[in-house]
Amino acid sequence: MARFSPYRPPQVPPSEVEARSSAFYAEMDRRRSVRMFAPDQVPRLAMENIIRTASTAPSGAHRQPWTFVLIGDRETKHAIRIAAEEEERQNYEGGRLPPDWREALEPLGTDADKSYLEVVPWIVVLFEQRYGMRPDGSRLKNFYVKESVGIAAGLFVAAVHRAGLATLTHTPSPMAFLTRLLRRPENERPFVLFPVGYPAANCQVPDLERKPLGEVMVEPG
Ligand code: IYR
Repeated sequence: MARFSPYRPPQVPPSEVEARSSAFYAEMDRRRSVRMFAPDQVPRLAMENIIRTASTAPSGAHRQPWTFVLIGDRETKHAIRIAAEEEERQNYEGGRLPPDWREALEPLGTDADKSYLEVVPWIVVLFEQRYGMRPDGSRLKNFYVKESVGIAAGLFVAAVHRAGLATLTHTPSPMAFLTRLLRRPENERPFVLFPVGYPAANCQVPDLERKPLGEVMVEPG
């Protein structure tokens, strides 16, 4: 049985809607993916709030098919770095990256060095739940899992930025080692890994431009 409750958010007048959307865009447009982090501590409560925010994402049939693994201990971060670099060495130095991929990454200047994974105070690994688990151990079908988890990842990135921190949507490839290392159950698959912290004082980011609105928005006709 569907149950409903009233939803009465404050009515924002159109002029203020414009102003708010401009201000939020300006703030989000300042966000950059970062690979150079400071070792400074970030309160655990901030991480919990960021994960709470990400978990407000809409999801297929409201199954909320995600698990955020919060990692702050030195040993686990070290183990993740070692395993990620091992995979990435095969990509970058062992010829596993196909030429078109290698070419696409050239402007980003990425390589197999993932030392930032040990510099950051926190790593969050987002897992998708391919199916749910009922308390009796039986499987519960999830819907639109990739879409749902992708939206949660987007809210995570926005929440990190809003808090004044930086992150990177890191996908060490392949990511199966994270399931083993973090002892996640069979129904979960790693989706993306987020190192989170303050950007380094000498942080540099690639000179990239975002597509203008005219390239990303079209109207029919
Ligand atoms: N997983 C590799 C390669 C990589 C792939 C993409 I697509 C990027 O935008 C950046 C890197 C790595 O993490 O280096």
